[in-house]
Amino acid sequence: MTAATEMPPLTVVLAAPRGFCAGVDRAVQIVERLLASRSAPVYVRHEIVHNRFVVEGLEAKGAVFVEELDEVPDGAAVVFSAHGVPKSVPAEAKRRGLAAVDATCPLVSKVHMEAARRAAEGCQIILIGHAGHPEVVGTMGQVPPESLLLVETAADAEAVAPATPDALAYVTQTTLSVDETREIIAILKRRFPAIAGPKREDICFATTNRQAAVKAIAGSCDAVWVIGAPNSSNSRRLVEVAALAGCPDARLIQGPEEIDWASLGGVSRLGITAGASAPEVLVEAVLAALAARRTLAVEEARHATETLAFKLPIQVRNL
Ligand code: 2E7
Ligand code: F3S
Repeated sequence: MTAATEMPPLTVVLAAPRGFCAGVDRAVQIVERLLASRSAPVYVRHEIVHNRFVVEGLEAKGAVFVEELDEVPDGAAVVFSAHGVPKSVPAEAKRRGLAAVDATCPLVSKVHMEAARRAAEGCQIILIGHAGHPEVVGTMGQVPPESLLLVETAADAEAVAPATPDALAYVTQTTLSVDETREIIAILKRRFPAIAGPKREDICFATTNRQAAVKAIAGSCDAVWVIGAPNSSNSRRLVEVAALAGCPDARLIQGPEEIDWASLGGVSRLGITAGASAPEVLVEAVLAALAARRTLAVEEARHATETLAFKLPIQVRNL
């Protein structure tokens, strides 16, 4: 094997902010606090956040991950994932007498409330988001089905045919591409000038910051690695943003085990970022794997500083 020092040095540019957001921090803390305070298993409905490493870490401490409430035994404690749930889920948990703790990100809850309020006012709601994603399933489940239309693309926005164009509102998934969503909203506003929108963007600060940070480095990097899971919407958007910003090789990796060493051949400047569900230890593990093969010069390119922290739900605050 070639010694690290014989290879040309590799500049690594770490985008900042990257990795865990305030909503993920809160969700993981909720599960950890419950685990520490109970001897019985803690059930979690859906991956608490979309990251295998995080899920396996919590499983090792006693969490049991399920997809639906019917897999949770009567009387057990259950946590709803950070992505949010349809209204029917807490209702069913209550009916079953489960001790439910809601780890839905407060910024998703805000979208839920907005959708419910608009529907109550008699509006039809256009939800901009990706079909089947748990956040979209959760937001759809806040309003009667006939009140909601899902728009995934600019083409959908051109084609959507609401029954009440004069009583119309839109909300969005929180992890979408900022640029693509702006384009979709512009189409909706052109076609339905009376459409109402949220006062503040539904795409969250963490998504916005991570996209801006990777965009700022992508054009000057030969490759960008986004650390995150294939089912992580915000992580996948980071790969797309990096590619659109001019990086010739933007890819998603879950951790050091997925590094394609051959692809690093012609790379002298490598950008690294991480999705909102990817812990910093995975970034460190990727850096350690790189350092074992190449001499590294590591820089950080900070776009913004995040200081927001969300309050924990009352049920776990004093545990
Ligand atoms: C909750 C929400 O778990 P993630 O990868 O989720 P996405 O939605 O990106 O697939 O990331 C954290 C997170 C982001 N948004 C959790 Cl609503
Ligand atoms: Fe919440 Fe945004 Fe994170 S919606 S969970 S702060 S990516």
